[in-house]
Amino acid sequence: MTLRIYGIAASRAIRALWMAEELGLAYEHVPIHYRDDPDGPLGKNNADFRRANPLGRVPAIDDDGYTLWESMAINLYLARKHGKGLWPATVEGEGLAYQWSFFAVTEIDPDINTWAANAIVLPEDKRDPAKAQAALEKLQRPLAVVDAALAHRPYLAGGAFTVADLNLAAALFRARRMDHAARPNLARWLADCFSRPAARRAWAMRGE
Ligand SMILES: N[C@@H](CCC(=O)N[C@@H](CS)C(=O)NCC(=O)O)C(=O)O
Repeated sequence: MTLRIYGIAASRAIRALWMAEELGLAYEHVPIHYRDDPDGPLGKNNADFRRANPLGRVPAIDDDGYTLWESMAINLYLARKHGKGLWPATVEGEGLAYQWSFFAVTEIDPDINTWAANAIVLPEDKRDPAKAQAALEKLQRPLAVVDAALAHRPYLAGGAFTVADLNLAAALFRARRMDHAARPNLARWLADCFSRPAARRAWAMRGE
């Protein structure tokens, strides 16, 4: 076994787990919990994990001694290294993979996390509906852009599913609980991405 993926599935580590499943890689999953006892065996002070990510955030990987962190970077690396169709065939396609990956972490992650926490994840008495609403409103602009990008092509970098789709769809996992009546292309693409066998296997790891 050469690839180790750190981070519980119920975290952004799901992104790397989904990628490893798509690529059919043999990997070891080390379910570091980012909130439990930091000094426990699988806590974020685990020495092997800290060597892989001194920042102490999941996911991180150790690929036969080569360590990397940041979920999007990990997936771009794995897709580029192992190919199998997930790495775009053209340099323009590669540019789109970078674009949608940066877009996922800058334009989607912060607001979708705020929305999900206050609309779904937190116990009801801890939710702040005003925060959920404000985040949902901010998401309308980037979500409309994704919908328009998918109006004339099935996937973000062209005709086939690539790391661009995996990275953005993984960030939009919670968006499946939103009303997309005004965004049919986005709804179709989300359903398509999450019906992939590798996506199902990955999300089964967190019971979703
Ligand atoms: N931009 C990073 C974010 C990583 C991140 O914030 N991970 C969370 C779990 S989803 C974490 O490890 N939090 C614990 C901490 O911040 O100490 C990525 O995409 O990998």
